[in-house]
Amino acid sequence: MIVKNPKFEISAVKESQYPKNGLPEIVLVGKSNVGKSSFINTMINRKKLAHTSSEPGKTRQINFYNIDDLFYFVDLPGYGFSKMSKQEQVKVGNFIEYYLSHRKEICLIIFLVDIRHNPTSNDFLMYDYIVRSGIPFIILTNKADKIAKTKVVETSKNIQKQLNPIGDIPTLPFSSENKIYSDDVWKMIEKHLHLSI
Ligand SMILES: Nc1nc2c(ncn2[C@@H]2O[C@H](COP(=O)(O)OP(=O)(O)OP(=O)(O)O)[C@@H](O)[C@H]2O)c(=O)[nH]1
Ligand SMILES: [Mg+2]
Repeated sequence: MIVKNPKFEISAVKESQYPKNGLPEIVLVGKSNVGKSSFINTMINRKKLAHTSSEPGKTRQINFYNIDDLFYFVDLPGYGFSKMSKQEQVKVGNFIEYYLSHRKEICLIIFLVDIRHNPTSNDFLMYDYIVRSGIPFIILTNKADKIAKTKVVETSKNIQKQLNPIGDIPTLPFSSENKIYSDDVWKMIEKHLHLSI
C-alpha cells in the first residue's frame, strides 16, 4: 500500500477522546523502546510523524494516526519502563487495558518484540493478555537490522517457538531501518482490513 496522506489525529487517555468515525484500528503493542512509534513512521514513509526516542518512555498517551481515511495506526505507550513513577505506570496501564478491552474498532494488534533478546516476562504476560482478548494479532521480531541477515529467519522462528509453540500466530521479522521487511507486513495489514490496494 502506498500511503498518501497520513495525519496525526488525537492523543487520548479516555474513551470520550477516541475518534468517533468508526474506522478500523491497527494497534502497536510492546515493551518500551522496542520500536512501536518508529514502526509507524517507517510504514507511512514519514521520518517524524510519530515521536520516537532512544530513551524509553517516549509515548505516554494513546496516539491515533489517520491513514488516508482508511484506518488508524494506534500507538500505545510501552510497558516495562521502570523510570516512570509507580503511580503513572498504574495510570497508563489502566487506560491501555481499558482501550484494549473495550475498543470494538480494533481489527489487528501488532505485537513487537526485540529480535536480539528472548522475550521478557512482561512480553509473555502481554502475549497471554492478547490471546485472551480474542483480537487477531501478529508478532513482529523488530530491529532485525541489528543481527546478521543470515540469522534473521531462524532467530524469528526461535522467538515464535517461545511465545507461540503451536505456531499459529504469524511471526515476521521487521526493521524500521530496512524497508525490505515492510511489504510482508503490509500484506498482513491489508488482509485484516479486507483491502486490496
Ligand atoms: N536499529 C534499529 N533501531 C530501531 C528500530 N526501531 C526503533 N529503533 C530505535 O529504538 C529507539 C526506540 O524507538 P521508538 O520507536 O521510540 O520505541 P517505542 O516502542 O515507541 O518506545 P516507547 O514510546 O517508549 O514505548 C529509537 O532510538 C529508534 O530509533 C529498528 O528497527 N532498528
Ligand atoms: Mg513510542
